[in-house]
Amino acid sequence: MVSVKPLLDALLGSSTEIVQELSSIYGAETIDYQKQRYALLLSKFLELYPQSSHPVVVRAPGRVNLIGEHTDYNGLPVMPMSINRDILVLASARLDHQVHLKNLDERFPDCQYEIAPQIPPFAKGEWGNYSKAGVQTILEYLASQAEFPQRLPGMNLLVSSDLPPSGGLSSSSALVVANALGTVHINQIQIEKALLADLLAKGERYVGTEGGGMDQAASLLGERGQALKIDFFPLRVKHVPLPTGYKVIVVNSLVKAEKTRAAMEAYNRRPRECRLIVALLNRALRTLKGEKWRIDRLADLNKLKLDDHQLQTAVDQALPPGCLGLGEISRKLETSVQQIEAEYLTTKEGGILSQPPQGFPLRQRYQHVLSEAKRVEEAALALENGQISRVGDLMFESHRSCAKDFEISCPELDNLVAIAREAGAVGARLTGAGFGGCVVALVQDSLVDRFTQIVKRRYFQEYLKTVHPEIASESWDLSDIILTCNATKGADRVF
Ligand code: NG1
Repeated sequence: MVSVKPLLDALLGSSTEIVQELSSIYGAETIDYQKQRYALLLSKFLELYPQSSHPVVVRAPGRVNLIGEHTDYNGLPVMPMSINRDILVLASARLDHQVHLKNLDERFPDCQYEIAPQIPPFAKGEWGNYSKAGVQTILEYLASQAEFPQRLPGMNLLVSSDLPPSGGLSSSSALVVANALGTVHINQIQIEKALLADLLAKGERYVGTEGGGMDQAASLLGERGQALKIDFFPLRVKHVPLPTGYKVIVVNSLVKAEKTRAAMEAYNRRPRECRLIVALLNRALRTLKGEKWRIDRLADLNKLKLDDHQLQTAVDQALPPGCLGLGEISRKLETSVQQIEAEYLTTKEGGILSQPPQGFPLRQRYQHVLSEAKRVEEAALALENGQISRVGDLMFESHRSCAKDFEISCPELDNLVAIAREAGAVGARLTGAGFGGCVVALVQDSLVDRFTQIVKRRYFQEYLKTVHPEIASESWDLSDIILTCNATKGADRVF
């Protein structure tokens, strides 16, 4: 391990080793930009923590999900790719047990916390909780491994990111992964990436979201030029080739999907609704087939090997078309409304998710999850067979299902998808949790310029200007708003 200064000098002097390392991660085209980013991180670290030595630099990429939304926490597949925008963390050990956390981006204020067996969270919404989530996960892992000391040394950490925050590109999971990896490498802990992905999927719940494992797996297990078809319970990853002659383009709607705040409740409702669906299906299965027929999550329906008629009967009995009120759900589950609220609708903070005025639209939620899982399987096959227009059709269908059945879209995202289609995208859909954030589009190489021009004019200059004049601008810098994404290697130590 080297110190910060010689590493910075080697970077500024373009040492062959360093250039090769960065090119193998990002490709040769962006090497100057990457050298600049890393140099800024190192020089700022030197300035902020002049006494530090033995630094570790880790990176964790964001991801874009090509297809498979809100399927992961149901145990059903997703197909994301890790992208060429990432979070860098420079870490060095301290002599005490304090973590000093700073960010090159001034929107994220400095924070400090102590490494203890149970690290108490900062207030809800504080960015430092993502660091704590990563560190806490590693502490819990170590506690389960008898040979490790439980109290780790503190760390000086400096974060740099070129991932737009709250943009549906999983900057939050990348931050958790990078903090965990920093802790792992500073302390020379041996842990397989797939295991780490699994632990961090649960570990990120520390911040209060109830997601599945897609983001952490995509960030850690990505490969250059490949999408990942990910299955869960247990985690399995299959690499799927991205089509040559096409670009994956991400367009930020500029509607902020801040999962730490308002959108958190909207997001967390969906896993709760899915758990209610599972409970209702278990009741119906028990009546139809007997005590032993039960599922833990929607993915388990496949394991029961029901024929179409049996499945349809169970679904019709459990989830009649339309919405279900709490009264009806309580009758079906033969339990009280209070019990349902306690078991299924109580948030981490102790609040109770209210019943929507028309009841819970559980049948349509079920419809989305199951049909989306089929689309993922089909899209993976279509990619392998080079049937790109089929992949595109599945993306449009996915968006429709996310919008109509799962209700995670918004007028801006719907509009952007429609404009993307007219601008020549072979497929387009919202990506990530929804309620704002980004649209992902698959666009033929030769149409990229035209696509960008049309989206810029129709969405940003015309539509947004009318609907959100407060955020519209005459002179857009679109470099962080319309991104052409390449699939990169997964998260790892760089230096
Ligand atoms: P993003 O877009 O990163 O908020 C969330 C969940 C995923 C998945 C998607 C929807 C977290 C950390 N991530 O992603 O697990 O459920 O929504 O497909 O909660």
